[in-house]
Amino acid sequence: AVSASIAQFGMTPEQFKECVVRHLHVSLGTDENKASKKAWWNATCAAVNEIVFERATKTQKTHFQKDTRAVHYLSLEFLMGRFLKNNLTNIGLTEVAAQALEQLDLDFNEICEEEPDMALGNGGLGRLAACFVDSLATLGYPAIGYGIHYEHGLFTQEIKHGRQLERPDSWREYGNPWEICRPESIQEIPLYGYVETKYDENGRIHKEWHPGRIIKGVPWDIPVVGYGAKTVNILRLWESRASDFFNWDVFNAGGYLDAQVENVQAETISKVLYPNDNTDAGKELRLIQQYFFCACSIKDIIRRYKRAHGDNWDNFPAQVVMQLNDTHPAVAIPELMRILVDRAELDWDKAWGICQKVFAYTNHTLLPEALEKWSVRLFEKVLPRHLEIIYEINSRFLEEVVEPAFPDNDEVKRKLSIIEEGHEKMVRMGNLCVIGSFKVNGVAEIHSKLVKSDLFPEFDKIWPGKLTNVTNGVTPRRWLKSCNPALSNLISKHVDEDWPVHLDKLQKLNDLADDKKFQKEFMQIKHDNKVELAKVIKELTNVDVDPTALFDIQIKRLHEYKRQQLNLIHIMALYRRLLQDPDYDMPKRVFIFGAKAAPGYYMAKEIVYAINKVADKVNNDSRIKDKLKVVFLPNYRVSLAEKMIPAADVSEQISLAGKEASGTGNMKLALNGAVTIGTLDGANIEIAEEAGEDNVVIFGLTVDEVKAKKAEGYNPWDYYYANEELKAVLDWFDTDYFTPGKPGELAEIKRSLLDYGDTYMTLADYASYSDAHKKIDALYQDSAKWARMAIVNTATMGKFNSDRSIQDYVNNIWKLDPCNVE
Ligand code: DL6
Repeated sequence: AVSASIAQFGMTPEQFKECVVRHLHVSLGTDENKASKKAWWNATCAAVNEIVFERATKTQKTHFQKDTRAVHYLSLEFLMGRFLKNNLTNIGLTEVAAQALEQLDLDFNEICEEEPDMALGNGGLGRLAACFVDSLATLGYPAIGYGIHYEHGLFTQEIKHGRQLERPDSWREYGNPWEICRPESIQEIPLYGYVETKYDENGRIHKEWHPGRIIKGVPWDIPVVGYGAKTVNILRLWESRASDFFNWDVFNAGGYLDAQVENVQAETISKVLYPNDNTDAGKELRLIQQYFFCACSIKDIIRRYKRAHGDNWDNFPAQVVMQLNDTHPAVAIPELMRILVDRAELDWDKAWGICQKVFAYTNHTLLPEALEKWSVRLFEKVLPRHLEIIYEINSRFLEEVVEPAFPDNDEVKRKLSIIEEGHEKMVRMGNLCVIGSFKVNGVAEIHSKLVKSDLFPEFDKIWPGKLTNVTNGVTPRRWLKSCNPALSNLISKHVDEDWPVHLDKLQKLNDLADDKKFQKEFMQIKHDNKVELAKVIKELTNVDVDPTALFDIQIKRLHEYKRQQLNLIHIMALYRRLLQDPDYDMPKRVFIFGAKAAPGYYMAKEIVYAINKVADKVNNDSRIKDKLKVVFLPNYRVSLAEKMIPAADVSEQISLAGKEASGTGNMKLALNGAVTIGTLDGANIEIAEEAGEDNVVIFGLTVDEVKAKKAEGYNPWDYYYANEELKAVLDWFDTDYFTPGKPGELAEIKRSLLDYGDTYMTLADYASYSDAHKKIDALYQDSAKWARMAIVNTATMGKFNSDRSIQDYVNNIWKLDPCNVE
């Protein structure tokens, strides 16, 4: 079915070329002689959009006519990356477009490089949302993604003298061909103000919120093209603007400049993405962002529902499911209650019954600093009516649900309450999500187990079966077919053509894992990808790396729990071994990092600096004869990941067990034939199960061992004194060896690992990590064995197709039917 539908867009390169040139003339207002590369890119996008927007309109029309149940994916982040190659892949016109551009004397890849990444997310959670919307469209499910149309996405990272500098990201400064503004669907959103209590003639209480401000939400629609392009769903992102009404009021009173200030304040809401990953910002603007996009989205959902169902709310839960991507959209729960109770005048129980059938919540982390809480004071100021509703939800929950389940147990009540008592009262968004949702899922088996046993055990007792698991996945269209065309072509020679939608079919490659010819072809592609990455490395860092060396890659946000510092310490140990014994037996190695640190995260930025300083020293030390290279690639983002992942031999997945909820980079790397060195954490465990223990290298403490060690009193100094090499490496941080003339510039890292207690037990796992790397060295030196491992990794990653994740959500949570779009 997929190839049949791709065939329907059967265009010749000549036709595509004509279309591009036509757009160059009529849409871009230029011609072949003057056009910049950017103009060619824009014209190519316009040509693709002729197909995409047509299909999007058809899809929307079909969903409306068939009155389909749909999932609404509410997410503060969508880390989409670039669209051109992806959309061409999904409509099956990559080759056609490449040939068309060639006929115009243009290089397809160079034109694709013109596209800025749409980086409206921080990391895992935002990229997961992007993979999920791709899979939803591919599987033909009615779905809409809702988020914020940030003017500035995740900051651009520069590295200057080894340190991270942040620059604003202006991804759409000169427009974006993939989006359409929909002024006809603008929403008005209230904020601040006060609540008036009124009584009607029957003595019934009515609450009326008198907002202090109204903000306008302007929707921008971005088509999401499924593979085969039968279904094109929509990602709807809200931009904030000052409400006309308020503007004109001030303006008429003669306050033109004041009106402009209001404009600026209103537009601030969608100005910039908070650059924090796994930390709670706790700022007023962030709460407003959350409410703004939830309120816009719910109004939009209700508007659409009413077109088919009028004011009858009975069918609402049958038509609508809203997935809360983390606690960020939790305020959607009291917002829907407010609309049902205050505006639609449903009684509380009926409204609550609807709410509890509509929301489902995904938890992405157990880190306490990432579990969102808002001060009651702030909540009351920004959303006074919502705070009242939360109190009401809470008191009913404690009385009607907790009391019968845990009679007279104040401790449990304190723990499960949405309101945390203390010197400052807080609203716990996690508890609100669990109470207001019909399902709660973690994102990998072990993580979901820990959500049940450690984070929400009492909730699990109250509502057995509500807490469940959906292991994450990644879209193989972007993360194999499009980013690694050579490997994809090789796969297509041996596996049915539809493997990008039936990734389990890669299993067939297992039969070829020992086939010498296949091994050679597979490893030649890996080598070619490494040659390409070496060029990128040279361009970005001016460091020469040898593509025959082992490429060891760690790409993810910089966070102490992800333990880039463990990788660094081991690199320093290798360097020391080479200095002590120039014949030290190891394959040539290149360690490659890509990571952004949150701008306010001091230790993460120190680690970035330390990696760069160690890299400077190691890369320029002739004594080690290029056996070791270290590079930190600036501005890690989706489009850079697409170049790094196909070139990886080894994938570093080295978080402290119990801390990485799932990981998705681990899946992308293994799918592209990298061997994982990892702890038994998150989805690493399931990757090891799928690939087999012989094809991954596991090290370190298990979750239970971490707990036991913490309980007995973990002391990092024990490891420091017990391991001569570890001690020597840590002591290096006190010297000026890597920072000439500036002794101790890197000392904070040593302090964090010893004086501040080594929260993420880096030292406890060091010896085991070092042994694991020795194992990798030995395996890599046996090229047939290594090729076998790499092939088996690609062959066995079928489970981690995000289509499988989506199908799990559909079967266990959303209960959707696919909708055929003719
Ligand atoms: O579920 C997606 C992804 C997981 O794979 C990672 O393990 C987890 O750390 C990540 N969490 C976040 C939280 N951030 N914010 N903002 O991205 O979710």
